Amino acid sequence: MSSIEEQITEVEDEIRKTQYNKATQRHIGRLRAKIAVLRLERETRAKGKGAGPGYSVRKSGHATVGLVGYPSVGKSTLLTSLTSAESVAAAYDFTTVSIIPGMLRWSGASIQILDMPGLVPGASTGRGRGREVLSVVRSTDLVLFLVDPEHTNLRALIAELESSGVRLNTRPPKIVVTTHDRGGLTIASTVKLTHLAGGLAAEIAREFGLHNGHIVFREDATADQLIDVLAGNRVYIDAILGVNKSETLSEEERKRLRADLAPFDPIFISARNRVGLDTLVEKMGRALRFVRIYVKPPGRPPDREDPVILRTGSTISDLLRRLPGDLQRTFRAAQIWGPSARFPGQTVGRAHVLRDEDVVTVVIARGSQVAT
Ligand SMILES: Nc1nc2c(ncn2[C@@H]2O[C@H](COP(=O)(O)OP(=O)(O)OP(=O)(O)O)[C@@H](O)[C@H]2O)c(=O)[nH]1
Ligand SMILES: [Mg+2]
Repeated sequence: MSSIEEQITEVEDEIRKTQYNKATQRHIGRLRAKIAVLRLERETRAKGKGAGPGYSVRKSGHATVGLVGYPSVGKSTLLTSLTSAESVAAAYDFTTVSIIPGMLRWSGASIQILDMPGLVPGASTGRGRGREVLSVVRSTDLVLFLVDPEHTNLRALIAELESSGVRLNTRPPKIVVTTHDRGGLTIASTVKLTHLAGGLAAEIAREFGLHNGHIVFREDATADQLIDVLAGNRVYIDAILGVNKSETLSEEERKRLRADLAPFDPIFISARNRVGLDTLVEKMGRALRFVRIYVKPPGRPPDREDPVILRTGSTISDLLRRLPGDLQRTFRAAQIWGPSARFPGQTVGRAHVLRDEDVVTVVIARGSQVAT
C-alpha cells in the first residue's frame, strides 16, 4: 500500500492527465473529493504524531493580520516600519518558527500584525516548516500578501494557502449538510445546480463516507465548494496585496505587474523608504471590517469617544463579552439606536447582529448590580 503522499500525487497526476469537459466533469469532481479526503487523513495522522497544526500565536488587539510572502521580500522591514520599534517587543519562538508580532492603531482599533518566515513552494506539504506557518495563517483575520519585483508568483502562494484549507476573498458556500444514522442520502436545492447535476453531489458525499443524511444547496455550488463543506476545516479569510521595493519600478513596470496580479489591486510600497504605508494601512483597516459600537448608559448620552470595537457580524452577545461586569448572566435585553435598529430604541436580544456606529443600551435584570 502506497503512502498517503504517494496516493495524493497519483490522483493529482490523474487529474492533470484528464482533459476537463462536460464528459469528464464528474470523474474530475470525484477525484478532487478523493484528494480532499486523503489530505484530511494526512492531517489527522500528523496531529497524532504531534507534529501538525495545533500551536498558535498569542493574539491581542481587535484583529490579527498575517504577513505572507516569499523569503526576503521585506516582510520584517515592513513590520518595523508599520509598528513602532518598541512594539516589536519580543520574538516569540515557537520552537521551530519565529513569529514576530507588532501592534498598529487604526481608527480607534488596535491591529496585531504577525511577521512570519517566508513561505517556500511546497510549504503545505511541510517544506520549510511551512505547515506551522500555514497553521498560524489560518488563525488570522486578514492576509497581507507581500511580493517584490523579483518574486511575483502570487498564484503559487495562494495555492499553498488553498491546500492548507484557507479560502481567500470568498464566503462559505451556502450548503447545509446534516448527517443521519440511516435513511439514505437526500439532496435538495433552492436553485438549479449546473455543476453538480447527474448524481455528482451524491458521489462526492459518498467519497467522504456520507451515506445517510441531507444536503441542502442554497446556491449553484461547484464540486470544490461541496468538497470544502464536507471537509469541514476550511477557513474563509480576506486578503490584500502589497508590492514592496517598488521605488525601483518604472511606471511601465507597475502597469505590467498590475495586470499580472489581477484581480488583486496591489498597493505599491517601499517598506524601507516608508512610501505608500498610509494607503496600505487604510486598506488593511477597511478590509478588517470593524464595527464601532457606542455604549449608552440608561438616561445618559452615548460614549462617542471610546467605542467598543468589534468585527463585522458580531452580536449583542459578543458585545456583552467585551463590557465589564457579569453581563452574560445579568443581561435582560438591549436597546438599539442606529444602523441596525428597525426603529429608534428597538429592543433586541443576544443574537441581534450589530452594525457600524450602533448605539446600544444594555438592560440588566432587576435586582442585579448596575454595570458601569
Ligand atoms: N530596495 C528595497 N529593499 C528593501 C525594502 N524593504 C526591505 N528591503 C530589503 O530586502 C531585504 C530583505 O528584507 P526582510 O525584511 O528581511 O525580508 P523578509 O521578507 O522578512 O525575509 P524572510 O524573513 O527571510 O522571509 C533586506 O535587505 C531589506 O533591506 C524596500 O522597500 N526597498
Ligand atoms: Mg523576515
